[in-house]
Amino acid sequence: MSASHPSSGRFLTLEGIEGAGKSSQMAMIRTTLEALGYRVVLTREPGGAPIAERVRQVLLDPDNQGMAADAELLLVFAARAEHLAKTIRPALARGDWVVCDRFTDATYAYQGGGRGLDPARVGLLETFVQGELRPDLTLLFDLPVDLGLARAGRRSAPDRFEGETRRFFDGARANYLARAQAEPGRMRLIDASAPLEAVSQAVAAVIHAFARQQRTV
Ligand code: Z5A
Repeated sequence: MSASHPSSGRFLTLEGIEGAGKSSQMAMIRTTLEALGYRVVLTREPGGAPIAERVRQVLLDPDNQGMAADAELLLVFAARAEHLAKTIRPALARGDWVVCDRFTDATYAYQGGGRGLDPARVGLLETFVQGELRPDLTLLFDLPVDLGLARAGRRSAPDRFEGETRRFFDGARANYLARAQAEPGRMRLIDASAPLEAVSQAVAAVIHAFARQQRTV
C-alpha cells in the first residue's frame, strides 16, 4: 500500500524537457506492467479528461503568447484538479496503476524554473489541488536541451511552449535535475540521449525494480 494515497493502485509519472522521448515509452510501459498482472491507465498532462483537454488547448495555443504567468499556473492546476477528479483518483481507487505523461514536477520545472515563478506558490496550489497525493515513482528523461529541441523540431508546428527561449528550457532542465537530486527515492534519472532501444531497456529495468519492491511491502 502506497503511503501517498489510500488505495492499492500506484501512480507513476514521466517527466523531462521537450523532445525527451517520454511519450515514445508509454506503450512499452503499459505492456511491461500488464505482463506483471497490473491494470494500467495511460494518461497525460495538461489533459487526461475531457474538460482538462480543453484547458490544454488554451495552454498550448501559440495565439495565446501573451498569457500572464500566473494565469498559466492557475490553468495548469485547474486542468489538474479536473484530471484528478475524473481520471486519476478513480483509477487509483480501483487499484489500477496510473502512468501519466507529465504531472506537478513539470509545473515546478516550467512555471518555476522556466518562467521564474516562486516555487512556494506552486507548492501552495499543489497542496490545495492534490492534498496528500504525490507520484509513487517518477522517471526523469534527461538530455541536453539542444538535442530535445532538435527532436521536437522534426515534428509538427511548434506549440506555445515550443516557441520559448533556450533560457526557458535551460531553467526547466536545471529545476528537474535539482528535484531529482533532492528526491532520489521517488525520481529516477534516465539517460534520454541514448538510442531508443537503450532508453526502453533502462525504463523497463526501473519499472521491474519498482514493481518488485511493491510486492515486498
Ligand atoms: N506544461 C507546463 O508548462 N506545466 C505543467 O505543469 C505541465 C505541462 C503538466 C505539454 O506539451 C507542454 O505543457 C509542455 C510543458 C507544458 N511543453 N513543453 N515543452 P506536450 O505534451 O505537447 O509536449 P511534451 O510533453 O514535451 O511532449 P513531447 O515534445 O512530445 O516530448 P516527449 O514526449 O518527451 O518526446 P516524444 O514525443 O516521445 O519524442 C520526440 C521525438 O523524438 C519523436 O520524433 C521520437 O520519435 C523521437 N525520439 C524519442 N526517443 C528517442 C531516442 N531515444 N532517440 C532518438 N529519437 C527519439
